[in-house]
Amino acid sequence: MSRPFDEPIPSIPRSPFPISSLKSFNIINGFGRGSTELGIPTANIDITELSNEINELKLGVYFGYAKLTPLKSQCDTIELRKDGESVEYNYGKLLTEDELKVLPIVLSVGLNPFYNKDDDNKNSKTFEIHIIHKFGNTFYGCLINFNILGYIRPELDYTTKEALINDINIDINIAKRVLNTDEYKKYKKDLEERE
Ligand code: RBF
Ligand code: MG
Repeated sequence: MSRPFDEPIPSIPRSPFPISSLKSFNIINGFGRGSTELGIPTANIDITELSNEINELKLGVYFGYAKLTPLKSQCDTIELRKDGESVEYNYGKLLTEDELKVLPIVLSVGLNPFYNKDDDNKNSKTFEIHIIHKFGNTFYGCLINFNILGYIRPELDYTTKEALINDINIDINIAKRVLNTDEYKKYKKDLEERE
């Protein structure tokens, strides 16, 4: 049941994978579209902080694992989003024990052509992580460590939001299936040991 543009995924991660985030990143707010418009929330991080290895990845969809770390002593704050909406940063203080475990992710490295057809974001690359888990609360401001274990497909343009959502759901199923194999599960460990 593969799509014509799907890249075959090897049974063990193949170079350049695994790629480690090497450090933790603060989760920042994006445009707020992921959760509200698509029903697929993504954790955005600042691309200027990424290593060259990650920055040089071609545009597309990847999978791996991530681990969240709350900033427990940080008070809540309010930040302004690009469109002027205010966003509550709770720094992950409401995350549950289950949500602090290593979790599977799909990641989009993209220019988001579906959204950036004619606005001024045309050339701005985003690095967004969708954590495959139903969270009870938001966690802006908390820290994320992650690894990237493989490539699923190129970034595509879509004519409808539904087609984009449908493909992201297929990406999620592919990631879940592959990450559930022993050769990929192994890579949970190095994140479990990181703070
Ligand atoms: N946006 C696109 O325009 N084309 C894509 O092919 C695409 N693939 C995505 C795959 C995944 C797994 C995720 C999480 C997002 C993807 N997006 C894509 C980005 C999506 O447009 C973005 O998350 C929302 O615009 C919210 O910022
Ligand atoms: Mg987002």
